[in-house]
Amino acid sequence: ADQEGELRRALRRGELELHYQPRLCLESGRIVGLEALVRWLHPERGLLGPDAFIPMAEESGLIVPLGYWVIARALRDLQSLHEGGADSLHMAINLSFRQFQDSQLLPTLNRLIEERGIDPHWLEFELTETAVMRRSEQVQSAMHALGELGVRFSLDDFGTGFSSFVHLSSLPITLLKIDKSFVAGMAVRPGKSQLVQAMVGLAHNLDLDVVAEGVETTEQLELLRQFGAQQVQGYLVSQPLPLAELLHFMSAER
Ligand code: G
Ligand code: G
Ligand code: MN
Ligand code: NA
Repeated sequence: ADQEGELRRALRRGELELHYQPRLCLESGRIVGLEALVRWLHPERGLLGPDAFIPMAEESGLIVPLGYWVIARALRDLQSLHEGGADSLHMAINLSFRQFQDSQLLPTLNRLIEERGIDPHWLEFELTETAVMRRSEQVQSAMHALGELGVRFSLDDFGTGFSSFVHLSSLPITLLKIDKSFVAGMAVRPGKSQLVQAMVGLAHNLDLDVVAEGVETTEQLELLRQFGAQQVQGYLVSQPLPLAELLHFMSAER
């Protein structure tokens, strides 16, 4: 089938959804942020994860309008969470390289931030190592302009790409997200946990906070705490949840 046309229609018909995965702060024991993760509620194939359509969206350029839909929805939901009393939650949104090449990114973000009355410092954009390492002038200047607004950036899937630390330190990145593939082996193989410990140390030397992804067990959480990671995300805390379920989860938290 023509998947591109199908996704284009899905966007128009409102078949996309965002699920939100909570992030736990290890020091306070509180939920301090959310990561927005897109899903496609396909009329025939059911709920599809991003791996089923994001690569195609990136290749076709559809990631640009899709990405604007994601940002608009995430800001709308963040506004309602803040108004509902969860007023110190951060929102992390994944951004593809292609979205940075679009000249409307800055003006659109500015407009949405204004419309929703959200202080930009509650916003974080997650970029992959591969996107950051392209060293594009456009990406750098957009990052710096957004950084001036107060928006933060994190490096997603850290450890799976090839970051040059010289390059990293020239970008306004404040957070490293350790990829779940590293967390997965931690309590099983000592070598893996030493690797994670070294990654946390490296992040701290670069003055970056650490979020560990894919945390599924209390053993992993305790090791990460010992190593000094600031936040964890993973099934141990919660799966990504639709907004209604997230609200329920957050009210049980308090
Ligand atoms: O939801 P899931 O855990 O399967 O997410 C897999 C990956 O899909 C995420 O790590 C992220 O890189 C990507 N992804 C999820 N939502 C978005 C989105 O809104 N935009 C972009 N560009 N990537 C996303
Ligand atoms: O942005 P990124 O591709 O890293 O998104 C995280 C992905 O990992 C999402 O697809 C999410 O559904 C998934 N995920 C989140 N928590 C866990 C977890 O604890 N274990 C595993 N295996 N996957 C997770
Ligand atoms: Mn991510
Ligand atoms: Na990731």
